[in-house]
Amino acid sequence: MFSDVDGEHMEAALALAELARLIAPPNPWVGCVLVRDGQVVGEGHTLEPGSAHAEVNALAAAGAAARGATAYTTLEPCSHHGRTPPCVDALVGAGVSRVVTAIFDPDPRVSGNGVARLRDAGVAVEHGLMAQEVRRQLRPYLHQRSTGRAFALLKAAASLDGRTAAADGTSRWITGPDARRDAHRLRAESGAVLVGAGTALADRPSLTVRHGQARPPRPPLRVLLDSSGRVPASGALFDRSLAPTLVFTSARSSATARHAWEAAGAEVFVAPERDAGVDLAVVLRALAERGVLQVLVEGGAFVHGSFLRSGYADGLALYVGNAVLGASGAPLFAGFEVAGMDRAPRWRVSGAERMHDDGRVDSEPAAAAPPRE
Ligand code: AOF
Ligand code: ZN
Repeated sequence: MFSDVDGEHMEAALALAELARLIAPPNPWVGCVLVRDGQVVGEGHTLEPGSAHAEVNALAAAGAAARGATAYTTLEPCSHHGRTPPCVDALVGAGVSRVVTAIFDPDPRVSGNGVARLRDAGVAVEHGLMAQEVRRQLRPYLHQRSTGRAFALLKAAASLDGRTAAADGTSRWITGPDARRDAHRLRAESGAVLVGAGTALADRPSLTVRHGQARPPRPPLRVLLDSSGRVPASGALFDRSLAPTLVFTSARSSATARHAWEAAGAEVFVAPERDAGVDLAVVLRALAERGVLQVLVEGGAFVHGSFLRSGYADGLALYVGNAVLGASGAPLFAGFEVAGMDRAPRWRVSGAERMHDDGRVDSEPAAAAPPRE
């Protein structure tokens, strides 16, 4: 059904979509290529929310040349009136005769209707080209729309022997500048960056995007998990001029702590408790409701451990530094025991990259274990 030429054009659409990864959320980053008589006549990708979608941008570039063309789109074109009119109407109106798509849009307003409406209008639609690649590219969007929870990407840095600090507690710097820049790219690609109270107290992090090329149009939301109200409402994390801050706490924190956070301009969310912390399902749903597709969970070890234990860890980006920190070094994940090999959660490595003397290993849960409700 699909030719090599089809594959090349879809690959180009995928590359265009990638250009929109930082600007499109909470919308999906989509690419579209229009081809007539073997010539590319228009290209487009998604712009900021509220602006034209990929297909409309490609049609604008093609003008009259779109008539009789084939459109390659990474995501099924939308069929609904959202902030912008339906892309299917624009494609039909411009006289596009064939549409090649990779995956359906899980958004309930679309979800197969886009393809159906194109076919009803007499457009030839071929579906499923490079579906696996696009599913990987759009994983946070697909996860958030289908589960109603933000995609939790755990980020950690460890020594070669899996330690996050030496015996004396020192941890700067486990990895070099290239890996640290890469970690800021992960922040830029995330709608929110999350830490626990322990890390907030020990590191006084600002959780902003500072290094590297990637800059999102809006800084990621800073998220603090502090069920007992230990973190004072001061320092960079509560500097409103840097980025907004959202604190998840529980009934255990004092009214004084909550008022102080609010007075500093943070949003405070009192969530139910679970496993001696706040209920992560509630956290991830609240983030999704605020338009967050991916939350970068930066730690520390107990927060990472609780995401793993509860089944809400959706991905892991592990930076591996070149030091060896020894048996008394701090472990990567805490509050997390495994009785035997047969009980070990299994993850699969989905990617790896070398960065100077360090590396990043990407993993995902091997079997999609259902989260423990
Ligand atoms: C497309 N092409 O490039 C994108 C689509 O509020 P709106 O009008 O911008 O619609 C947003 C929804 O449109 C979003 O939730 C998703 O279902 C779809 N995104 N569709 O045809 C695109 N970004
Ligand atoms: Zn659209």
